[in-house]
Formats: sequence, structure tokens, C-alpha cells
Amino acid sequence: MTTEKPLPDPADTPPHATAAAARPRGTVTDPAALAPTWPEEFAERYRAAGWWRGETFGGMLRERAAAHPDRVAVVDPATDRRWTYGELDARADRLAAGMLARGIAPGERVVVQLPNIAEFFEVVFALFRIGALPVFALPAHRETEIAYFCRFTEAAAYVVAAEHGGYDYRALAAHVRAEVPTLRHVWVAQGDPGEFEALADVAAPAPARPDVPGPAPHDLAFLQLSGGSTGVPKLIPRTHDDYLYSLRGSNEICGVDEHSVYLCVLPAAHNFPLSSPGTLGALYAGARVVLCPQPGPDTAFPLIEREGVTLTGLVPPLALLWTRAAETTSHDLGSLDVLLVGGAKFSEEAARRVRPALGCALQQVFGMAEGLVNYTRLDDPEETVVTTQGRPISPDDEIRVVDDADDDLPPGATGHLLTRGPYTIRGYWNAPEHNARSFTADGFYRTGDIVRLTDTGHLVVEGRAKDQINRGGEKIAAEEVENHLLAHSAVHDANVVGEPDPYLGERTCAYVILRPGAEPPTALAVKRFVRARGLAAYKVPDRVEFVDAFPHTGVGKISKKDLRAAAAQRPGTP
Ligand code: OOB
Repeated sequence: MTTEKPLPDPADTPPHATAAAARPRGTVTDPAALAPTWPEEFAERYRAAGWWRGETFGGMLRERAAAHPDRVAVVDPATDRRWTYGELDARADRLAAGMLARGIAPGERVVVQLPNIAEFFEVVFALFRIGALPVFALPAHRETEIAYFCRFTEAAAYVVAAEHGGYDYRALAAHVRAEVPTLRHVWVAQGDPGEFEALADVAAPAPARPDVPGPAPHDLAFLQLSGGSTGVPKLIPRTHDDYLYSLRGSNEICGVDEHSVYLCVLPAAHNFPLSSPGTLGALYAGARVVLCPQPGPDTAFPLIEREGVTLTGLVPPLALLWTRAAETTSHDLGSLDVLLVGGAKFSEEAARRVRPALGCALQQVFGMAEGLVNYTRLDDPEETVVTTQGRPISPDDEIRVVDDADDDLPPGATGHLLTRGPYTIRGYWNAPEHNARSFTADGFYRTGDIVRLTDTGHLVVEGRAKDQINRGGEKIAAEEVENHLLAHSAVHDANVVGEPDPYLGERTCAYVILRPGAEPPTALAVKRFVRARGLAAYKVPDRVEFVDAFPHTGVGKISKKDLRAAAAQRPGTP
């Protein structure tokens, strides 16, 4: 039994811990009404199969804290803090009580943009306890993205660190608050809060429990961001039941138990380090999470040695860097049992180097924030581990490989991957038009990935049909960047494609047709223009090329295929 309950005696609850009258009486959009869900017969099947067990995140932490309050849950090396399960649980309660007192209501959205610091977990578990929904932004996001997330989700609050990586998030917050009327609070989790409220002051000063019933297991837990292929990112509604199942399944496949130590190297809010098996998988298992402030080997290797890290997850460019650095490191990496690599295609040659260099097992992971996650298994033959991207977590993950007309292809053929299952969403948040395109009538998600199934049921990713660039695991929707390029007064038309890059796998090239008669900008000026639009830096085109015309297909559409081919032949120029 894991559903949250208020304290039995309300008299024990300090006044600030109640959902006080302070909350504006404006309408709180009912999040469930905006999120398509599984038809009842599927939900029943997933419950009967034992995939959905009626747990919630708030209840999960409560249970772990009761079972082993003194075990370390989260290590934050940058600030030399070690929070036990008991402490994390109590902190989440106090923060939830403080947020309720400030009018955050169940179902409301709170944009969370934090680096890899302990407060990330305090904040998300506080929100889980209330039943308010974290919206997971990445530290790289800037004004354009954050304002959009806040506006689109009608967010009530936004949580940042004062500074990170030389960037001042308070300035970003001031900008966003001025633009988004629903945003009632900005909370600063670390550093000088400036004009905003420090998160430490939001938390109730004395032990307190949030005076709300808490969410039900089938309720939404959070909104995750899609990599996307459209002009603006789509939001992915995940429930407690479905996400917790993906954690349990991932833990089993990756051998995570209470003795594991997970190093969180990638940005904590991303679905891969969050759940595959990630920090939440580790906490589910009662294991230890170590937050890595920087992803490079210079930071990570000493932490692996000091904390006895047993597993971690990396995108391919980082895996390459680590593999190279491991050959000469003086640090003892002997505790590392498993390295998960995913987010983008890991080349076979690089995959072969992992075990000899790092002395650990490799698991490839091919996942998506929309749901489906595939892993190579720890007992798979080496050839399978280095040549495939794994097989699904669940026996109830349905996989279809189809042609352009949605007809199933014969076994082993290469085609579009469609999927449906107990932890794959049935639709994006508040996006009926996208949903009609991104899902089949019977609920399969169109992943946009081109795959082939081996006779052992493993998937090999062969390409991509979606108009997206995968820049070393960071996803860029071509249309989003094209829209920003088109805002330049000298730009007549623009197309963004991926081109091969030896380190990132792919990088971006923008083909631009200038407006006749306009003062021609330099490539650098165009990049600066995009940057100044308030976009995450990874979305700024790596290369800008001016052309007179775009190649066309037989029916007169612009041929991105030909542009990609042209870009592939001319890499190297900035
Ligand atoms: C992960 O999630 P997202 O949502 O950032 O991106 C999903 C997309 C997939 O549809 C695919 O196009 C690509 O990223 N991808 C891979 C891959 N893993 C992801 N392409 C080739 N090989 C792989 N191993 O990226 C994500 C979520 C959970 C776990 C791992 C990765």
C-alpha cells in the first residue's frame, strides 16, 4: 500500500502545511483531461499481468525511508552532501508542505530546470507528494524554450539554480516571469536567490507532512520533453504506474539492487539518466545515487573510485571519451560493473572497445521519453551486445516494423518502428493534432525510427524517418531551428539537416537562401542571430551554408535527402 495519506491528526500539522486560502482561486487545468490514456481493457491487462502495481513515487520514497532511513540515498559531491533516505523523505515532505502553503495545488505544473544537484530530488519528490507535475527542462534550455514550457503548461512555478556553467538563471527567470502571467513563483534552489525566493525558505521549517491525499497510481506524475521533430517540443505525460514499471523492469535487466551505486552523469532530468535504470531506478531499489557535476572523465573517474560506483549511463560521444581516458587513468574503476550507452547509435567499433578499456559490461539502450526502452541483456552474447540496440523491457511491449503504408514487413526487413505497451504513452499532452499523426488509430506510437528485428528479437537502429538531428544524443527538431532562421530579415528560406561528425555522430548544417537585395550576413552572424533568439546552444547550427536554391523531389517538394547527401560530402567547413 503506497498511496499517500495525510497525517492522522491535523492538529500536528503546522498552519503553513495546509493548502492555505493563499492559493489564487483561478482555474487549475485538470491535467488528466489533457493527456490521452490507455483504454480500460489495456489498463486491466497491465494490472492483471503485474506490470502496474498501484505504487506512487511519494509512497515509494516513504516505504524506502521507513525500511532503511539511515542508508545514503543521494550524494552531491559539489557541495559535499550525503542525504539519507530518511532525510530525503523528510525534506520532500517539508518542501511539499511549503509549496502547498504557497498555493501549489495538485495537478498544477512546475517547470524544474536544475543541474545535477541534490535539490533536484527534493523538488521532484515534493511535487510527487502533492500530485503537482514537474515539467522536466534541461539546463541547456534558454528563454525561448522555458517561456514556451511555462506558457504551454500554464506553469504555476519555476525552479532554478542561481547560476550554473557560467550562466545566470535568475536573469532567465526574470524574463520568463515577465512574459508568462500564470507563473506565480520562481524558486532558487542553490546560490543567491536575488529577487526571488530561496527554495530553502519555501520548505516548512519544522517537520511537516503535506496535507493532501496525494495522487493515485494511475494519475500523471510528470511531463517529460520529447526530442521532437516539430516547430515546438511536445510534452509527454507519464503516470506513476507506468513509469514505476519501467524502473522495476530496468532494474531487473541491469542488475540494480540495494548494493548498487548509480552515477548520474547526463542531465538528471533527461529520461535516460532518470529511468534507464537511472536515478529513480536506483532509489526504487534502495540504492545510492551519486550526482556527477561534470560529465568528463576528470570529474567522473575520481568519483567512481571514491564512491564505488557500480553503473552509469552515457551518450556515445561521452562513452568514446571515457574509453580513451580509461586507457591511461590512474583511478581505480574496478567497482564499475555496467556501462549503459544510448540516446544515439553507438558504433560497433566503439562498442567493442568498452569492455577491454573500462573493464565492465556494456549494455546498449535504445529508449525514448515517450516510453519504449530496449536493452541488450547482461547474458547476451558479445556479438549481440555490440551489434544491436537491445530488446524491449516488457513481454507486453508490442513491436511492429512497417512500410510507408503501415503494412507489416516480413521478419528481418527494415522499416518504421511502431510500438504500444504498458509504459508507452497513448498521446502527447494537449496536442490532438500531433497525436493524430504520431499515433495510429489503435494506439501505436510512431517512433520515427527505422529499425530491423533480428531473429533473437533484438532491434537494430538503421536510421530515422523523423525530421530530427541527433547531435550526440541531443535531439534537434529541424523545423524549430528553421523557424528561427526564417525570422532573420535577410533570410528567404532555410533548411536544416544533419551531417556526419566523427565525434557526435551527427551535427547540424543549415542551408540558407538569402533574400535578393538584402545585405548578406556572414555564417557567423546567422549563428549569432539564432543564439540571440534565446535558444539552447546545442540547437545553433554547426555550419551555415548559403545556396541559391534547394534540390527538389520529383513532385516538387524540397528534398532533404539530397541536402543531407550534399552536407555529407562537404563536412569540415564551419
Ligand atoms: C532517449 O530518449 P529521447 O526521447 O531523448 O530520444 C529518443 C530517440 C529515439 O526515438 C531514437 O531516435 C534515438 O533517440 N535513440 C537512439 C538510441 N537511443 C535513442 N538511436 C539509436 N541508438 C540508440 N541506442 O534518447 C533515451 C531514453 C531512454 C533511454 C535511453 C535513451
